[in-house]
Amino acid sequence: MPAKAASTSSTSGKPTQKTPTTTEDPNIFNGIIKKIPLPQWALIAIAAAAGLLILLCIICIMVKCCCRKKKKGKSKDRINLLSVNGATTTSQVQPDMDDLDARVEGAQKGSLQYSLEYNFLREELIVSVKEARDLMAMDSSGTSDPYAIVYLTSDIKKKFETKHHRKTLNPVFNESFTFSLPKDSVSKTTAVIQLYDFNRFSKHDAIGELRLTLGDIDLQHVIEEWQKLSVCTKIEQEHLGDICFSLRYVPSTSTLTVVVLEAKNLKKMDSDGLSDPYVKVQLLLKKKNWKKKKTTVKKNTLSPYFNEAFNFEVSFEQIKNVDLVISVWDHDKVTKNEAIGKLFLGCKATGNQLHHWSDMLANPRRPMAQWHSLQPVEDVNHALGVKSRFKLPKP
Ligand SMILES: [Ca+2]
Ligand SMILES: [Ca+2]
Repeated sequence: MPAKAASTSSTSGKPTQKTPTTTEDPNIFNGIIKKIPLPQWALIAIAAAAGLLILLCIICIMVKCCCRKKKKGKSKDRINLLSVNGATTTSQVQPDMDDLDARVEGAQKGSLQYSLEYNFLREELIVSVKEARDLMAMDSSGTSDPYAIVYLTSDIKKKFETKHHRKTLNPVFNESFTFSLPKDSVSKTTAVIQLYDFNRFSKHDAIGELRLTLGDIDLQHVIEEWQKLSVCTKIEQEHLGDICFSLRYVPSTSTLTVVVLEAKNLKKMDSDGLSDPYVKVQLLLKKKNWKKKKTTVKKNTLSPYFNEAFNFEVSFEQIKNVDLVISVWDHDKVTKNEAIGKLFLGCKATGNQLHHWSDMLANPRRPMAQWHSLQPVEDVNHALGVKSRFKLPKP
């Protein structure tokens, strides 16, 4: 009751104070409505509210647009990935797309199961071609007639071939091939397995290949695995020829003797299918041409016999920094002489060449003879680090 009395008393007691405000408000609003233009504060308030609304709308629209664009971009990437070859897109794809990319690329050529076994006692490498899966269809019938060719880059003339399999994309070969391969050649040899599609009336098509760099493989154990085929692109280096020479170093007289003995299977340089070979023997000291000598020219032969000796004065200190460069050239009367092949020996040489050089140093006073395969001139220049700064003088 006292609360009710208080409320009634407040309504009855305060009207005299409240009436002016309640009667003033409608007056003001009426004034606002009646008066045009509106008072400044109201105008500002309305403008601010309207501005805020517009800003909110713009932000909402922008956010929606951005989300749509991102989604569109992502879906575009996916389409590209599936439709384009992997190799060219690898750099463009997101990391999480790599697997998908690899799968697309692998699906194009197929996979091959092989095994590698190296017999250290007999110095033999056994390459087995096991089976292939999901090979690329090369014939209009949607199949292929696959067979494999196997060879080592150390001797590209010795190639083995499996049986041909008719109309299949999943051939089972189970064939093994044995290559003789000296231990010191293993690290620089690559085993190549190429798959081809046989065609009775047209050129055989390359399906894909595996290149197995033996230097990167631990041959202490038998390797057996599946690998995805890649495109057959590399062209094997042609055979340039072999050369035999002997080396002798006598520290007491500071004499290095190089006897150029003979060469065989030299590349044909002339139109008559022969060459006119001669040999240049050159010493480089700290990458600079130091001393050079050359043999006589042997006309019209691919297997010249020279037996010509050259003595160089090289101190024991110098022999550690010297590169011996042997190059075989074809002499031409009309056009300029051309290099057939080249090789170098010295402390920074590799494989067979390093072996021969260290044999010479380990056996002072004794002539050590050995056969070497000639290598492309550019490769040897590159290894010597002399490519553009220093060129072999033309004879
Ligand atoms: Ca075929
Ligand atoms: Ca010639």
